[in-house]
Amino acid sequence: MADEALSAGAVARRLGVAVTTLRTWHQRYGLGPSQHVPGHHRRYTPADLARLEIMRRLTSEGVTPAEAARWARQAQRPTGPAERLRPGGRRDGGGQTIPVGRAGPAARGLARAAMRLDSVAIGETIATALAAGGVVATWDGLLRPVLAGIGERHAATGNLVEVEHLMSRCVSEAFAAAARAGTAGGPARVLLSCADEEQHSLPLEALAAALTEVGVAYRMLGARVPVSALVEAVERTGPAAVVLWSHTRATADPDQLTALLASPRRPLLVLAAGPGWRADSLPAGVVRPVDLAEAVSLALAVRDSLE
Ligand code: B12
Repeated sequence: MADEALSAGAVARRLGVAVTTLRTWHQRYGLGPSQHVPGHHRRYTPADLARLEIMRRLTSEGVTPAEAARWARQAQRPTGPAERLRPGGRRDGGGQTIPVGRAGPAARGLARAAMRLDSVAIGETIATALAAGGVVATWDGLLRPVLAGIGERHAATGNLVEVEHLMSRCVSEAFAAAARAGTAGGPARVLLSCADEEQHSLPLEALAAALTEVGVAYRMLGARVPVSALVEAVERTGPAAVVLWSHTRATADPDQLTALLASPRRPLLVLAAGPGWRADSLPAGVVRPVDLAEAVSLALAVRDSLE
């Protein structure tokens, strides 16, 4: 933890706010650094930073600082929204838990709801987090840790297939609702697609919801798209950017990317997204974003370059 703790200057740079703003948020709203090393200035922990990211995001969207601070504090507290939404203290049962690493209490609450197969609590927890922190923070801080934990537990025991399926469905529904509620206008210049036989579509669904949030219109082809269908979609719709998701080596055939680059309506940007792709086997001209935030930035840059 100590080496991950940050100074006020480093936090201000990461968030793009002034150090004086951080000081104000600390003094007025209690969003200060919580790690104390004797003889040193207090330092910001990853949990402090996560709170401040919510604060920055909400205030930049016009939420009053006092209200934003209330959400930021709740998002991290053991009695925060996810925990409050947990019905009547029911336990997960079976003595099994989903490991969520250092993710916060909301992720632990979500993991418990998943173990109970409680789709209502799962849906409410995700919706609350989306409203408070937006898509990227919800995906990285809440959903990814729980999904990875389910994957880890399944790999170790062979169990939890029902939890994985229910959770996947709830996440899809929450992102679909977020994407429906958005108002991205203009022509869809970004095409989202999973590689051939690739069933892991949730990260792409997160990207779709995040693009809606920033007002970028897109088309989503979803899971398991044969390369001929992908190329056909590119030729018919002429997207400026194509994001092709591969989650495992088995679906990461670079010929799919080569086919995109050879299209008569070659997109400006071809993104090979997901852990399936091997950096050393990508055709020249293909970009590999490392996370959701980077994929959103690249899509925004393409949209802006067309305006
Ligand atoms: C949900 C899930 C499913 C669901 C998918 C539902 C859906 N609609 O997406 C279902 C049940 C269909 C499924 C099926 C299978 N699955 Co599965 N699944 C998962 C699980 C639990 C989460 C997937 C996910 O969304 N991950 C996203 C986050 C949680 O992953 P992450 O590692 O944090 O993300 C990294 C990057 O991807 C990147 N990133 C994250 N988000 C984003 C977003 C963008 C835009 C970008 C650019 C980057 C990015 O940042 C992270 C750091 O590198 C994973 C476990 C896991 N750890 O991923 C297994 C996992 C991926 N599945 C696995 C397997 C083996 C399968 C099956 C083959 C099982 C089977 N025998 O049938 C099938 C078939 C898959 C196929 N042909 O496509 C293995 C893959 C092992 C491997 N490396 O080859 C995993 C890792 C589980 C495990 N530990 O064994 N699965």
